[in-house]
Formats: sequence, C-alpha cells, structure tokens
Amino acid sequence: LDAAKSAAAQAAVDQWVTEDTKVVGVGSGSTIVFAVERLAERVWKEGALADMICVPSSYQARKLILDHNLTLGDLDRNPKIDVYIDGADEVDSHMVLIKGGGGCLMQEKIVASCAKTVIIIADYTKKSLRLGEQWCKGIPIEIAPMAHVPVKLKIEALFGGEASLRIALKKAGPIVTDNGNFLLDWKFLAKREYNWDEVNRAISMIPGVLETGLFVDMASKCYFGMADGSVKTQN
Ligand code: DER
Repeated sequence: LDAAKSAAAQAAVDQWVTEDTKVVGVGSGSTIVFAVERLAERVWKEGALADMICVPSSYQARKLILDHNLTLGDLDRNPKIDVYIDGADEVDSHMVLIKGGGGCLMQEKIVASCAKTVIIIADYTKKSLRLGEQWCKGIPIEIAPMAHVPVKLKIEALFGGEASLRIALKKAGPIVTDNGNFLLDWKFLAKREYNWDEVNRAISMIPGVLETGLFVDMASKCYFGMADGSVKTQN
C-alpha cells in the first residue's frame, strides 16, 4: 500500500502546495509521512517553498517536520493555515471521514479547522460508500479520563453499538493521547442509518467528550492512491 499512499501524497502536495502557500498543516499517521517526504524533496532538492511553515497535528507530526528540517510553526504564530494535509481511516461517499486510528484526532481536527483547504490523502482501502464498510475498529472519541465510563454509557444509550476504552499494546493500561486524555472506540450499529452530522454534534455535547473522530463537512478534496499507482480524487 506504500506505493498507493505515496502516489496520493505526491499528487496532493504538488497540486496544493505552491510558492504562494505559506502555512501547511501537517496531519498524523503513516500516509502523511509520504507527503512530508515530498515537501522536503521540494524544499531541499528543488530549492522551492523557501517560505513554507509547517504546523503539526501531533507529536508525531512535529517530529516529522523537525526530522525533515522543515520550518516548524504553531497555532499561536500561524493560526491561519493555507492547506491542511492528512490521512483518514475511512472516507464515505459524502466525504465524511473517520479519523483517529492513530489517536491524534483532537489536534488534527483543531488544525484542520484553521485551514482554508483540507486535503485528505489515502490508499484505496480507505474509500467506502457507507461508513463502516472498511474501517471496523469504530469511531475514535477523545475523552477526559475520569469520564470514560459515563461517556461510554451515554453514547451506547443514544446511538447503540459499543464504545470501548482503547488499551495500549506497549504500555500497561489505556492509551493516553498527546493531550493527556483517553480514547473510546465506538463500534456503531452497521445496519442503522446515522445522520453523521447529528451524531457528531450530539456526542460532542456529552460532558467529558473532548473531540470525535467524525470529520463532517471538513474535507475539501480526497486523493486515493490506487493499486496500479494511479490516483483517483473525490470532492
Ligand atoms: O489517526 C489519524 O487520524 C490518522 O490521520 C488516520 O486517520 C490515517 O492514518 P494512516 O495514514 O496511517 O492510515
């Protein structure tokens, strides 16, 4: 899938990051690595994008920017972002995204919300007609640690399914996010028709919920790398 990810990343970067692009928001995960590598190639091999500033959406993104000697910015100094580039766990036919498989959804959504344009890059396995077809791990939700049980119960009561606390693999106990919070993964009911905008708003209103991995009406355009190396777009 790396070739597909790389093709999507390069197409997106070359279309949306030009000499006029001053501030780029950098997402998190594995696909974004290819986008940062392409940005670095443009800067260091082609001598382009000299004024570009990169704003990270996680510790991982921050390290990617530093490791590639790109100029690191933040929302204090760069609150207006020209383009935000990030991956997705799933993209449905209405461009509703599930994000947060890598646990960085809160800062991702914050940085994305500051961007004029949000560009999603993914391999073909992320594209679906209906949310849940491809991504079976549930919708990630960032919550305050002390609230994880009541939030779980409220989500399940409101919308069904099952919300599970995300447990770490290489650390005893729950995953702790870059923001010091816990994550629930909500496996919703596959057969139920959800209005994802309403679901996103309702879950966001539950006391103790910091952010959801439902990105509704946020993506401007999606680039999917295909198995044959071609790139399909959705917007
Ligand atoms: O966790 C996240 O939000 C990531 O951006 C995820 O949505 C995409 O990660 P991937 O590029 O490794 O599939």
